[in-house]
Amino acid sequence: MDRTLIQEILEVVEQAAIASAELTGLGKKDEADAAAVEAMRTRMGLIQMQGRIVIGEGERDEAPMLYIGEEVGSGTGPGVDFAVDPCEGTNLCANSQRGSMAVLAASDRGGLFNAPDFYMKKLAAPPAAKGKVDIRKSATENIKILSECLGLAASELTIVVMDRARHKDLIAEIRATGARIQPISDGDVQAAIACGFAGTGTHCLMGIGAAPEGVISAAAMRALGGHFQGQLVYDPAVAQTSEWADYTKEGNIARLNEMGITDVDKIYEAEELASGENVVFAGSGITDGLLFHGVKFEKDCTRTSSLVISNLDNTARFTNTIHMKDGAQSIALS
Ligand code: VTB
Ligand code: MG
Ligand code: MG
Repeated sequence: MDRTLIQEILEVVEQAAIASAELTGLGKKDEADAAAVEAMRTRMGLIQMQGRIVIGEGERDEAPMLYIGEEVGSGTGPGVDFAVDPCEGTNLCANSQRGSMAVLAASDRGGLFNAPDFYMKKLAAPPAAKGKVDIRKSATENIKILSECLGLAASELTIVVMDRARHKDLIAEIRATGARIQPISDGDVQAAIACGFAGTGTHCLMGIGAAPEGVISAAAMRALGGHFQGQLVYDPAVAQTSEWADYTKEGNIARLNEMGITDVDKIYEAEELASGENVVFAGSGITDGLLFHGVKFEKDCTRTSSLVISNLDNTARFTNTIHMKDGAQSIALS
């Protein structure tokens, strides 16, 4: 992987964000997802690399594009593994709510954990609290540690938690410490990464979201030096999701074992979920969010706002791009 790839990867998420954003607010979540997938794949095809999707839209039989194992790119050049979520937060996009983005993580071959399509308990926190907070500890203990590391009273901390039945007790425990809850209906990737930056108004992400999204969050936090830990959730009684209505804990453990995961209770550090030497994260806003604005369409241009974090050059770049339509340069820039 080299630095020119960083710019290409930025363009990949920009194009996916624009494609999805054309459907923002139209109530068409599957169409918005499909548009982002197609745009992402098309732009990836122009990159000189032997790319491979390790986390994508699903297995080959259920996803026509960007399926797990799909090869992307020109077919020559460096080997790069990708975890992609072309429209992270499809509901948010369809309903024109905050926090939807086109997102991916890239690393060297084998550098990203092939997360199963399971749930994951997550803990994300700022660099100052890295290695100090711990997913094994209670929310109460972690808030105390966070408060010490950040020099903020508990009442000055904002903890993002997905608004789900499974988090009822967690939310009550956090509120009992005096900390604020910021509930989100979807999009815990952006929420996790926002914890890595001062001034986003969020200090910590706690609770259970999806495992593939956890790997993308981990890659960003690894490159940024923020805290991220994840633990797979296999018990339907914990996940409390209708999707697992017909599943049992034992059956889920057996499924994990079949995928080669024998230590089902393992706690994964960011460095294990994104273990490659080189790690690049890129996200581009579809709708406005905690980290950046969403796509804005004007008569003569389209504007995107994005973030690329890379440990190749130790940068986190917030980029605003004006995509000018033919012959509209003077208008777009005035
Ligand atoms: C989670 C979260 C994602 O979808 O996957 C969520 O990590 C789905 O969770 O950010 P439920 O099955 O509990 O609804 C997102 O919010 C969007 O992809
Ligand atoms: Mg998706
Ligand atoms: Mg998603």
